[in-house]
Amino acid sequence: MSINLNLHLETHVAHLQLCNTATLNALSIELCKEIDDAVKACDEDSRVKAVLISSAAKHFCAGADISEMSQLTPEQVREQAFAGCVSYLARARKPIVVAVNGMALGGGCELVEMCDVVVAGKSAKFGHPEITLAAMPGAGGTQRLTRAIGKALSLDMLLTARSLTADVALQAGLVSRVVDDVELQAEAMKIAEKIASFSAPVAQRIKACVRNSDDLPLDRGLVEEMQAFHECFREDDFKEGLASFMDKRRPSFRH
Ligand code: CO8
Repeated sequence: MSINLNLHLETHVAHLQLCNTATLNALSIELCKEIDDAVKACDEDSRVKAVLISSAAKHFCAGADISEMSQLTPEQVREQAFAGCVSYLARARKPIVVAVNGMALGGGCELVEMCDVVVAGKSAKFGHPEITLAAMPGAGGTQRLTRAIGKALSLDMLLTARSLTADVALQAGLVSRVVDDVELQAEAMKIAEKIASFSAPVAQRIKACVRNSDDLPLDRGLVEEMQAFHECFREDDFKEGLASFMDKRRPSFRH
């Protein structure tokens, strides 16, 4: 347990809750490392089939810790490859659902961009106000955001500090679902539990194929998808999935 985050295992879902209410989960170097370590631990724990990230503060995350950032020298940021949260979360193997309440700004929006299924409360907002500080994104905001919503809208956000409402972010492709604010945690947990109820190796393969589609030409991506599909034929869960359909019963996956 730390002042920054809680990690609970609820059946097969690991719930990672950002809980630094005093700083609105500002991404200090320490918090970035704690997020990385927690997500890595989830990847290594075979009980965990899906991860849920949420916030216990009034906002999801206010971005990089501005007071810490103001003390860093150019040499320190280069030596530490500062923008730490990018190092593992974006490469995690297991599916990650994120529940966004309030504001997700700067590095906080970049955290969201690294996750897989983005569930937003109706009043959530997404923005990249770095330019107002004469700063810029450093953990994927110019890259993942642009891949998600396209150049026109991402440059509008990045150059004018415009933030998007949950509904606009949904239409734009940054958000997967919008739910009532009061139902956010429960709905996001239901989604994570649903993912966790399916065969874990398949869920991870699907995630890997979709993630790779950003980097691969279509013909290469299609070959990788077909190879991943063929892998299913080696697995007991695949046999169980087909057999349960034929037997008209619920499948019992062993992951
Ligand atoms: N860093 C440090 N402290 C913060 C931050 C922050 N980013 N944001 C808020 N806080 C602190 C405030 O100073 C305040 O502290 P105190 O109570 O001691 O005065 C406390 O949190 C509460 O904040 P507010 O009173 O301002 O709360 P409001 O609800 O009125 O406003 C906002 C919430 C809108 C989120 C507002 O606090 C705000 O605009 N914050 C700054 C947002 C911002 O500019 N973020 C971008 C930072 S730059 C960045 O993210 C670059 C990413 C680079 C890569 C990522 C590397 C990790």
